[in-house]
Amino acid sequence: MPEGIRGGILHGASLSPFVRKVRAVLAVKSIDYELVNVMPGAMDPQFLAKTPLSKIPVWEEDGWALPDSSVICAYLERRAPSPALYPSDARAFATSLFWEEYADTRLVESGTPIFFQRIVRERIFKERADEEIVRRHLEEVLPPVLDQLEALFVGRDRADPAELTIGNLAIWSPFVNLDHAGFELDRTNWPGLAAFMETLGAHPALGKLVEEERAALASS
Ligand SMILES: N[C@@H](CCC(=O)N[C@@H](CS)C(=O)NCC(=O)O)C(=O)O
Repeated sequence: MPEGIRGGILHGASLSPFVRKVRAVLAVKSIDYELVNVMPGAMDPQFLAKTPLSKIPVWEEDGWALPDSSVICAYLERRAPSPALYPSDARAFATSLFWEEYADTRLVESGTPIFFQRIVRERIFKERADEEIVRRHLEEVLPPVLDQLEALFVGRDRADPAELTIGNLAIWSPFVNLDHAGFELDRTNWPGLAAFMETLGAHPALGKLVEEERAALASS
């Protein structure tokens, strides 16, 4: 374990894109932790006291609680600086933070309804999925978002798809939810994005996280 940080507790559900982003940072930095399962709709008053916005994830060390995935990741970088996940160049740093924000908002919002219908409703609750919601998000909501992300890898900001930055990890995480929901990226339309997902998927620590989730879903 890196010097300067003892293990902590991560409260949250492993299928949350925000929880997975934090788990990715913990895995890449080889920080030990315990994952305590907390579902978004089932937070007791004791847990809610740790998260003023009533959301998962929450990181906890020695009774000190820190909510919000972006804040937790920034904290972990300070406590365990190696490997560095925030670029040192000021503009690259700011750009990476922007794409983390984009992933946490626009990408999560456009992909979550598909995941919710296919995994939460169909697989977990054994209810019928709302196919119109799935269709609309697959055909109308998600494609423009994928176009913007494709431009990130092949265009303006030229993010290195193999680089482990907070921006790249944040983008990777919601795509894992889409993958669980059976979504396949069309390589013809989004070749840069597809190559990015393959590259990060081949990272041993990230691949292990995804495999664990697949196994848990298969037994659900
Ligand atoms: N900005 C927050 C977002 C966290 C978030 O939205 N978590 C969802 C689960 S994926 C949640 O806890 N939702 C509960 C609610 O909104 O009531 C972060 O990065 O941690």
